[in-house]
Amino acid sequence: MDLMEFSKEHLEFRDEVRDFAQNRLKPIAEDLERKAEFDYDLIMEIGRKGWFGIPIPEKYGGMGKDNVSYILALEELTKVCGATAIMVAAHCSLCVCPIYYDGNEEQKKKYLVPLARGEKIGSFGLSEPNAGSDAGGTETTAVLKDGKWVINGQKRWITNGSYADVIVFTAQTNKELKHHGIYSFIVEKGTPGFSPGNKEDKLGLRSSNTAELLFDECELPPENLLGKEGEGFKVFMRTLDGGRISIGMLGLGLGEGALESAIEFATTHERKGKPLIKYQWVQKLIADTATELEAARHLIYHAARLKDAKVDLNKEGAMAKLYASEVGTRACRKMMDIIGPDSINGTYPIQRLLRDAKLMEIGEGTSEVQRIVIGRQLLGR
Ligand code: COS
Repeated sequence: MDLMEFSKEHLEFRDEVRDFAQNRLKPIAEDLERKAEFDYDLIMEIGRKGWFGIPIPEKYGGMGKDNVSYILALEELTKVCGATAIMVAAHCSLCVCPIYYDGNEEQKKKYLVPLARGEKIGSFGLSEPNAGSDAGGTETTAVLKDGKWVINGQKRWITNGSYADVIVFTAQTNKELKHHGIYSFIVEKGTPGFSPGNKEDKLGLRSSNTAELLFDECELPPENLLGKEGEGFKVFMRTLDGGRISIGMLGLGLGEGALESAIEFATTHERKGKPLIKYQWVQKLIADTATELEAARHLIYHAARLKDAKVDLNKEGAMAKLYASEVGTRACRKMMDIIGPDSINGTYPIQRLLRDAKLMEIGEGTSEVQRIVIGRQLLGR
């Protein structure tokens, strides 16, 4: 019995997304993976449903729902296609949210409304070749010249990078000030001096797009500054606190997909004339995995409720992401043991889910980064 306090509205919305995920996404998920190409039309179809701006107020183009609804939607999408879910998560948690929370009214009208309505794709440029876990080591520079910010540098590992219309990103204005010199900006596709670079050929989430962003004497007007001067690092760290809930959910959803696959396999296959589900080792693997997934689910929905309550969730977001991403990978590995050879030849989606799940332990802060964040909250610096 689920007493997690989902309202009727939550459950109706979850069922709407589940219907799309099971009937529209599931039949094409393997094909998307094999082609390893971003399906622009499919993504824009999701955008038109309003799911790019689920937790954003209607006056800014969103659905006006809460973060719990947003996470419920990601759960349904992820169970069948992690690559599609990561696109929605990066767009909403990492681009839509910082503009909503830190943008001014003009920026909300200009960028947030079309992003939340699903007319434009968004992206988040933090990572660089020499600044991944050490986000404060940003080497992209922003220099104020004749009233314009001139940006030079390179971002790497950027989800939606090749397709994004609107990108929020960080740049260092004065290295001596360390993270206080980092400002955050908004750049639009087509701005002279800005272009997407190479696309990554990834282990998992293969039909999602991950690319470099290149800045070469790119000029931005002062109104493209996001948040206050010197606050860019904090804008991005706060954004990641929320984003980590969605990445945790992706890890969990992939693990749930693996569990569903293994249960289906075990109920329809026999060994030595005995149904697989009658074997104790199978029951134990399924029981342990389901228990870990349930624990992860509680951490994630707790963090989403904290976000709805607008309270600090630095520690809880990191805990949810750390635990759920590791549980997700573990669930896929254990469920492969039940399915056996059919788990590695593509008959069942589980090898795709495993490859996707591993990425959740790395993106938006590795497991070690989450442990640093949690440790600092509990023990001080
Ligand atoms: N919310 C708001 N402010 C925050 C914050 C948060 N979650 N985390 C840190 N800050 C503030 C601190 O309060 C501090 O401000 P003051 O100097 O005014 O006191 C400032 O930011 C610097 O904080 P800190 O010294 O902790 O920064 P570090 O360089 O030590 O950062 C970690 C440490 C590892 C936590 C950070 O670099 C990080 O999260 N790295 C991972 C980034 C990541 O997830 N990358 C993946 C790619 S993005 S898809």
